Amino acid sequence: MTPTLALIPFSCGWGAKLRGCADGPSSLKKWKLAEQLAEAGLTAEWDEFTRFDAPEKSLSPAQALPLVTRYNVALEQQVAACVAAKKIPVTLGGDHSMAVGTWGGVTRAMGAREKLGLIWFDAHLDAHTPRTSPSLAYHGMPVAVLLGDGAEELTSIGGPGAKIAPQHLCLIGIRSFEEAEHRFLTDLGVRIFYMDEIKKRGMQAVMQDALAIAATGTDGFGITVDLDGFDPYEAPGVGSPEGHGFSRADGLAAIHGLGRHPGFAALEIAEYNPYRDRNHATSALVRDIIVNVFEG
Ligand SMILES: [Mn+2]
Repeated sequence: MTPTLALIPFSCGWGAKLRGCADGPSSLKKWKLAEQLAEAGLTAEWDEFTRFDAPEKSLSPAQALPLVTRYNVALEQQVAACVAAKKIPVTLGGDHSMAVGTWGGVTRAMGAREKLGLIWFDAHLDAHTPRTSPSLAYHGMPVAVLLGDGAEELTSIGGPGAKIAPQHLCLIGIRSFEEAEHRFLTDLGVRIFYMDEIKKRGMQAVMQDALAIAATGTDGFGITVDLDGFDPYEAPGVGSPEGHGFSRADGLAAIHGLGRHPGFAALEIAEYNPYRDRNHATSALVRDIIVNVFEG
């Protein structure tokens, strides 16, 4: 039986300096993502689009926090409702602050706080706190928030405290970060698979280790894909491109079939910026990620 996928939009870019990814989900809908997934044999339905108006076109980080919070509270509720309805959430962003809502909602609905594994594909560590972030951009902080450290407005979404335990979290594709966020994660013992290790050992070997971390001794696991983990040559439509990423082929092979794993809980795809895409290369990648995760 094929599961029903709920495509849940996160139309928010307030966690990033470049806000174009706020229009990522609506652009994917217009591009007929759901119809294309149906052609690939998957059942996918769009969930409700939530939009909150900003008071001004440009906001300081302090002004952005209430909006980032509202969007994530709404996302958390939509995700939890889908899990309760036995649909598989596929959250589509939107800036990567959305991880707060996605995994807050999944862990709450599953009753799996600190018992959910998470595999995080990204060029960056996203593990700043307001104490260490040079930019104060909230899309640079969701890993720390999920580990229980950050603005209280965000750490409380989905219930108080940490949602993910450090020993069941790993990050893959990392090649750009600041020292303070790196120390934050290594002090907690979070496993980081840098691009160097992927090049040396191959993506397949790395994925075996990642699954042992996320899917063993947990109530389930999820995947979050920041599209900037891929090389920008193949995924140009992102907010913060970073050279020397993993290839499209490697990334798709890594996640292939994981949706059929009995512990699979949810998929998140973040940072799609339609204004930077070229010939739909990146929207096609979003589709192919979903197809690869869920096809039999
Ligand atoms: Mn990210």
